[in-house]
Amino acid sequence: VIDSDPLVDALTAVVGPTHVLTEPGMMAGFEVDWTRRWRGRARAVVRPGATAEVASCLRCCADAGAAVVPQGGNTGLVGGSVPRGGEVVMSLTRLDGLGDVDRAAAQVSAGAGVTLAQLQAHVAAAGLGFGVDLAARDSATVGGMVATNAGGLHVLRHGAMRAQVLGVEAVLADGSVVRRMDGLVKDNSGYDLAGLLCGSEGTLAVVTEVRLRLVPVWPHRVTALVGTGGLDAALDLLVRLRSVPGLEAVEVMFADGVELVRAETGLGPSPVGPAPCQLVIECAGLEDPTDALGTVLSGPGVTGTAVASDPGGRTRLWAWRERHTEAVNSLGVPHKLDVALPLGRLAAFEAAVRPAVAAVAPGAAIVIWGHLGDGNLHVNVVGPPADDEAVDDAVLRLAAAHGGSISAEHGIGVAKRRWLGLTRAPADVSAMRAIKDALDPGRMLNPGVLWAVGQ
Ligand code: 2HG
Ligand code: ZN
Repeated sequence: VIDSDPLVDALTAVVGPTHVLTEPGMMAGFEVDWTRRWRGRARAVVRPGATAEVASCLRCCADAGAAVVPQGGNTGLVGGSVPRGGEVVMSLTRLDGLGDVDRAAAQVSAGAGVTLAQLQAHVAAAGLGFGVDLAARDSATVGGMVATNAGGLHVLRHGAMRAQVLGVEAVLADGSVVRRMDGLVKDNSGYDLAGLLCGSEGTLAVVTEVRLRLVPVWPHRVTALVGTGGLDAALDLLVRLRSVPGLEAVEVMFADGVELVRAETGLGPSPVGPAPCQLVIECAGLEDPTDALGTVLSGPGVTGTAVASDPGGRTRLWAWRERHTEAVNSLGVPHKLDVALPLGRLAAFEAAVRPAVAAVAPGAAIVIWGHLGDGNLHVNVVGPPADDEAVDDAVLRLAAAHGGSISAEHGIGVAKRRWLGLTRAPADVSAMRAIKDALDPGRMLNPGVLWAVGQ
C-alpha cells in the first residue's frame, strides 16, 4: 500500500505526474551533493517547467507547511542544494529557455536551468562571451550561479556573478513573482533586489530567469603554465603580471596537487616538472599579449613555462588546474574549505594551514589550490569522517585569524553555518536575519542554510 501525500497530489496537478518524483531510486541523485559529504531524504522532487509553475508549487508547499530546497546543477559544494530531511527539492533544470542575444546592449536573458556551457555556446554564436567561467560548466546552472554568486576563473577581470547580473526574475516563498528583466544599466529605483538575490543561497526566493551582461570575445588569448620556487615567488610574480594587458586569470596549485591530478587523470607529466608552486595564467585582448606576458615570465622567480594560444593547447594547460576537484574526490569524501585571505597574509596562512590540519587530523591528505589573483585558496582535506568538523574548525579559525573570509566563493550553505559569526558581527547577522524573515516569514526556503533550523 502506498500512502498518498496530499502535497504530492497538489504538485502533480501543477506540473504533471512525470515531473514529481517520489520513488527512492529516482530521487537519489537529487538527495546527495557532488562531494557526497552532504545528503538527506526528500519528501518529493518537483520539476516545474515555467515561472508560473514555480509560483504554484511554492504556494502548494506553503499551504502544506512544507519546506523547499531549490536545486540547480547541484555542484555547489557546501550542502546548500540537497535536503537535510523531509523537504521538497525543487529542481529548476527545466527552465532552460535562452533569449536572443541583444548585440547592441551586449545582454541576454537566460532561464535559471540553462547550464553555463549552454549559455557560453549560445552567446559565442552571436560573437560574444560571458564573464564567468568555471570547471563545473557542464552542470552548473545560471540560477544556481546567481543564488551562490559563483566566482570561478576570471573574477580577476570580470568580477563574480553579481557583476554580470543586470536583472532577475524570482518567486518569493508566498508565490509572488518579482521581475526586473528590462536590462537597464542604470535604474536606481529603490532596493537592488537582483543584487540581493546574488549570494542569497536559495534562502530568499527561487530564481527563475536572469538578465546577463556579456563581454567581448578577444581575438587573442594566451594561457601559460608556470613553475615557481614557492608561494612567495608566485606572489611577487602576480604583482608584475598586473602590468600585462588583458590579464584574466592567475590560478595557483602546488606540486602535490599537480602530482595527484597526474596520477588520477592520466594527463601525463606536467610540462613544467615538479615545481613546488605552479600558476595558470591567462591574458586576452585586441593585441596579442604573448610578448608582454613573455617579458614578465622571463623575469626572476620563474623555473619553467609552457605557453599555448590555440584552443586545444590552452585546454590541455587548464586541465592541470581544473581537474583538481575530481582528483581530490577520487581520494574520498573531501572537507572543502574555500577561504579568502588578504594577499599580504596568503603565504603565512598557507604555511600555517598544513601543520594546523596535521595537528587535528594526523595522516589526512591536504590539497590546496585556488585563485591567487583573488586571494582565494581552496583547502581540501580528505581523511576525517564527513561529520567530523575538527578540520573545518581549525582551517576556518585560521583564515579568520589572518583577516580572511570563511567563504570566498562557495557560500555558507550548511557546511559553514556554525562559523558565520567568525567573520560577521552580531549586527550584520541580525540584519541578514531581518531580511530573511521579511521575505520568507514562514522560513520555508532552504531552512538550515546560513543558519541552523530553529536559529
Ligand atoms: C575551483 O575553483 C572550484 O576549482 C572548486 O571553486 C574548488 O573543489 C574545490 O574545492
Ligand atoms: Zn574556485
